[in-house]
Amino acid sequence: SGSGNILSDFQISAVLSDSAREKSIFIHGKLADQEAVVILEKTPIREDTLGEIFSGSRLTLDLRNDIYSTYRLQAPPHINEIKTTVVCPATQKHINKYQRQQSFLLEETWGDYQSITLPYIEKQSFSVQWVYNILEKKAEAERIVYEDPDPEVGFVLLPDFKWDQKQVDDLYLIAITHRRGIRSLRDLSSEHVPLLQNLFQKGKEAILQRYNLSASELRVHLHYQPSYYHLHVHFTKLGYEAPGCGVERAHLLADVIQNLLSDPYYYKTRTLYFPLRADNGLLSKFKEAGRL
Ligand code: M7G
Repeated sequence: SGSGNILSDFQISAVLSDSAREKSIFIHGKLADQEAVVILEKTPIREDTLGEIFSGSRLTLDLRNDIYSTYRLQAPPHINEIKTTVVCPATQKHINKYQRQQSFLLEETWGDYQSITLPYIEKQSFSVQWVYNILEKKAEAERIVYEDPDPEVGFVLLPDFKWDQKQVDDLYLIAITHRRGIRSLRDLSSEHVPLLQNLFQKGKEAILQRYNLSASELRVHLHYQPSYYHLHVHFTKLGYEAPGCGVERAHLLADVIQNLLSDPYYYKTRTLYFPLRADNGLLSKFKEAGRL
């Protein structure tokens, strides 16, 4: 099947979602008899390729009217690449994750967390094996941007797989704590402030060094609910609206630290709000409990 192209045998079963604005499409199908999700995504146009685009392309006129003209430009193949992500074998949960769905905002008290959310995530959440592979250098070791190996306050900072690292406009890194067992925001107390401050400070320094982006150009945040229940922090370029990073899920790390400093048990007393998609199992649990 053609020069190592595993996708030439991809059997499409359904388009899960697509977006003209994000120029992406999420497809469910089969790869060598295994369930798979394939994500195709056009990447931003890089300033440093403009020279090649203007000089090395074929240009076909579509229309001309007064001072306006439109063309189709055939860029050189190496500029015209499509970023592709493959999840294989994909579980039903992966397929649901990428399926377009209506969302509902939930209101979770600490009591709801203990009686509904925690039991659910303890048996239902996505495997974090990929996280352990990163921490143990079994995967993506060459992509690590910065590491503090300390077992208590240390972390690994590396490009999120949403980012192809071709331009900083859509910069997206994740910092994963070496410490295991911190599932989410709900597990945090003032005990974790040194870890969070260390990760915040050193993460920002590493990004300044490597990408020349200052703290004022970054959105540093956690998601609640996350998809993966091992503590991690998102570092994205301010102004880049990464898919799946809506305001309702994002908690700025700076706020999280302040909240824990003013109340050690802030995240064990507050009601937290988050959106869940219609097919999410946790949403059904909230419904069953009469909380939606
Ligand atoms: P999240 O808030 O738990 O879930 O963030 P979300 O995906 O619903 O936002 C997890 C982050 O880890 C996301 O930004 C993912 O793109 C990223 N991610 C997930 N996986 C499986 C990998 C991986 O294998 N490698 C890397 N580098 N990033 C990943």
